[in-house]
Parts: sequence; C-alpha cells; structure tokens
Amino acid sequence: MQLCKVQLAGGEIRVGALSEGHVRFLDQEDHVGMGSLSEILYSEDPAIVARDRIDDRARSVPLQELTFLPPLDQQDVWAAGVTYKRSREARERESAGAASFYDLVYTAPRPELFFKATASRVVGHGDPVHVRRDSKWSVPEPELALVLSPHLQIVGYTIGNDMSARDIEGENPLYLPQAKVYDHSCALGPVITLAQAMPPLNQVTIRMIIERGRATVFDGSTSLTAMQRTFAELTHWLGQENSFPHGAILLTGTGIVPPDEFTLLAGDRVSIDVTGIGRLTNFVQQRG
Ligand code: DO4
Ligand code: MG
Repeated sequence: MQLCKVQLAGGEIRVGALSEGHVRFLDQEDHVGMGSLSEILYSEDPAIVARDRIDDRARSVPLQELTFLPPLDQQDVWAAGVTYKRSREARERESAGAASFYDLVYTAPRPELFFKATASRVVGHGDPVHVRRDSKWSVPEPELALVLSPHLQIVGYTIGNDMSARDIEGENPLYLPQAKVYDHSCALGPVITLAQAMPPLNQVTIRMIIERGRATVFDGSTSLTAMQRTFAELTHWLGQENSFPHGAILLTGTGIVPPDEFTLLAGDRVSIDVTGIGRLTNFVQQRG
C-alpha cells in the first residue's frame, strides 16, 4: 500500500491511499489520535489501519486533481553521505584538500550522517527546489529515503532529493551545512510505500532525468546493490545518543552524480524514479 498527504483545491489537507491512479481519502474525524500520516505509519499495522479508515463516502480522486504535500508531519530529515563509490569519487574531486576524509569515511565503521532539513524546509512533488544564489555548481542528489518510526524501525520508503552546492562543500568540508541546508533544499515524495509493499531491495533501481526545455541534459541510474552500507547500520548510528519522538526521515546517499561540468540552472526539471515508489518531479528555482 502507498500513502500520501495531499491538499485539495479548497486548501484542505488529507491523508490518502493510492489505488490505480486515484487517491482514496482516509477518514480522519472519526478516529481521534489516528488521523495524521505519522499516527498511521507508527501504528502496529499501518496497512490494516489505513484500509480500515478508507472513507467510503468520499469519492476517489484522480492524481492530477491533487497537490502532493511532502509525506511527513514533524519529522526531521537526516541524510547519509558517501554511501556509494560514485559519491566518494565525486567528493574526492570536488574537494582536493579534504579528499582523504571522504576515502576514510567510505569504509570507516561510523558513516557520515548529517542533519538535512526541518519539516518546514522540505518541499513536495511539483514544488520548486532551490539553487543557492551564492553557488555556481549545484546538483540534485536522488536518494532512497527511509521513513523511520520513533524507535527507528523502517515503516516505509519515499523518494528524496538532497539538493547540494558542490562548490561550497568542495571549498571546505566545514561548509557542508551551508551546502546542504537551506530553504527548498530537500524534496520528498510523492508517496510513501509501506515497508511490506516494497519490492525486494536488491531489485530497486534509482534513475534521475534532468530536462532543460525540451532537451534531456542528464540521465543516469544506479541500483541499491551498489550501496556500501546497510540500512541497519545507518539507523543504528543515527540512533546513537539521539531520540526521535516524531520519527525521522533518513536519506540514504546518492549513487548518481552528474559529470563535473554539469550544474543545475533555473527552470531545469528534475525527475527521480525509484522502483516500487514512483516518480518525484521538481522544477529548479533561484531567488532573485
Ligand atoms: O559528504 C558530503 C555529502 C555526500 C552526500 O550527500 C551523498 O553522498 O549523498
Ligand atoms: Mg546526498
């Protein structure tokens, strides 16, 4: 089963279940304490709870009529880095002075984990993602995102875009938070595939297409089998000395990096496909 959070034309926000290109809304009024997306996700059996709450009185709405909100409530978004060889190589090239750190972190027991976004900095499917005005070399990072319960159990998966300013990060690794955390720097969505409904992870591929006008300027893909870390390792380290009363979203790192001469431009369209989840599309914007 796939769950989503949508906004109707009148502004009302609903949690829905996807079925054959349509969304069925869940009844939120008659189920006190079990109405939000997180409450359903963190229940004992999210698929059963969601199925029970499908509002039979509500019509099923075609996807095109809805605005997809990022599929989260109050969760913070964290991210893992250098979990694929491709990312390690890219980091080593962009930050000559600190190349050895990326080499070390790729194989060290402790992974690179960083804070990516508060829920308010996250945008959904169809929303603009931003390139910083003080960056001349920015890329999207297409990543599988784990949806984690307060006990850091994987309850679902969604698609993430970890927008990154490679020049800022490359100038000095201490600038990583500025390269990674800013308004509209993270996109998530469009839906959450519940853990039980996800295809076997070794069959999951990630593909990113970047279009500029009518031209495709980048098309690349990877597979989860190319990941150097396990999800259990990442969540174990995330939970060290940290608690997550609202749960968390964890981006698992990128295995797709466009060639070094590529930078995003305002107007570009970034689409990320992940097997078993769907497609997350966002337009690129730059303020000013
Ligand atoms: O070390 C910088 C961040 C790397 C990253 O975000 C990734 O590998 O996905
Ligand atoms: Mg990343």
